[in-house]
Amino acid sequence: MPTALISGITGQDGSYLAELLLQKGYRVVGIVRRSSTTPYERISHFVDKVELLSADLLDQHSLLEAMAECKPDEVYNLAAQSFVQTSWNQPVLTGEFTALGVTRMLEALRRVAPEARFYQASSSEQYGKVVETPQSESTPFYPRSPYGVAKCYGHWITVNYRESYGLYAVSGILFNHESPRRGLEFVTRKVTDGAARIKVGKSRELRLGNLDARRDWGFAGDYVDAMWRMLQKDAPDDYVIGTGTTHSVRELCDIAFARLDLDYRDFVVQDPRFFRPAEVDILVADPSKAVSCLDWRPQVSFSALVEMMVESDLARHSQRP
Ligand code: NDP
Ligand code: GDR
Repeated sequence: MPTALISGITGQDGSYLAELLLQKGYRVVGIVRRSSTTPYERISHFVDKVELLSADLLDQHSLLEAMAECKPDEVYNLAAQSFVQTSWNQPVLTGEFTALGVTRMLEALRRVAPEARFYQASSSEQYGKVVETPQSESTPFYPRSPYGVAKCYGHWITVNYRESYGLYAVSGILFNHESPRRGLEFVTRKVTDGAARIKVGKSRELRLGNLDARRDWGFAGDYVDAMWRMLQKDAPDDYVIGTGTTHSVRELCDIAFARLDLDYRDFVVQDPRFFRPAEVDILVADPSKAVSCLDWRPQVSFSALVEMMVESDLARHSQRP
């Protein structure tokens, strides 16, 4: 039975990846950081089937200990400060988690488990002010936020450790992926949760930023499958994962509210607080390398994804007073 170590197991992707690996028969070990509350909301339905180790991306020693204790065959580094907006307010902390945290994980792996395969969660935010469209593995990076800059560091340190030490280390450059488990501050979930709240009478309006922003949005469940596929290849390589199509925040609102027989124009208010100091250009993936080399394709359409999220949020709000 292979062993997988997942940092960020309590996050959106970590929870879907853990489920996938359990189905495949892996022993799954997750890194969790100390908190005064128990942040297991996304993994509570299978927490008895995984092992949890206490460690933090800021603490080298704890990562070495975790790696030594679980003896992984595969390591998925999904932990990060992942909210772009927050990276302008906390740029140094974002760099510590999202950039230097990758080096700490790689150092632990190199010293304790050098035969293990390593996955780094890179991001389409690295393309930022895009140099070409669509973006592929060869498109140069031009990040537009402290988060994007930190992810570029994480990407290149992964390439560097692969080339310097011969590690099996890959970066998946993933475009936006969403689900009913998405954090409430990200725009898709903010919209589906906000629409459901309005439907059941808990809110009267939804305040958003730039409605014309566009993203290449897919379903998180499909994307964690791509992560696993990357680590099964004979040789390590980097891959772009996305759908190749974009939609605007306005379209997202339209589909989500319409699913509840509402017109978003009656409820959505643009609020300057949610505009960003710098926006990225049109990020759209060219996933052709993943299609040909990993036999990977997205399975869930944008409208099906939004409807899945709306239904989940409506059920949640309908249950709770
Ligand atoms: P989430 O924000 O949902 O999850 C982040 C995870 O990281 C949580 O488990 C969090 O733990 C953990 N974490 C944060 N800081 C630390 C730390 N110092 N030590 C240990 N754990 C920590 O992110 P997603 O699941 O959406 O994304 C997974 C990864 O993929 C991230 O690296 C993200 O940047 C990247 N990515 C995501 C994309 C997306 O569209 N979702 C696209 C491209 C890249 P806790 O529960 O305690 O907060
Ligand atoms: P993003 O996701 O920054 O692409 O990062 P987010 O959902 O936060 O924003 C997407 C776009 O929507 C616009 N927008 C708003 N965004 C938020 N959060 N709140 C609003 O009210 C709002 N109104 C409009 C934004 O301006 C933006 O253009 C996500 C994260 O998961 C990263 O970790 C990951 O690396 C990238 O996707 C790929």
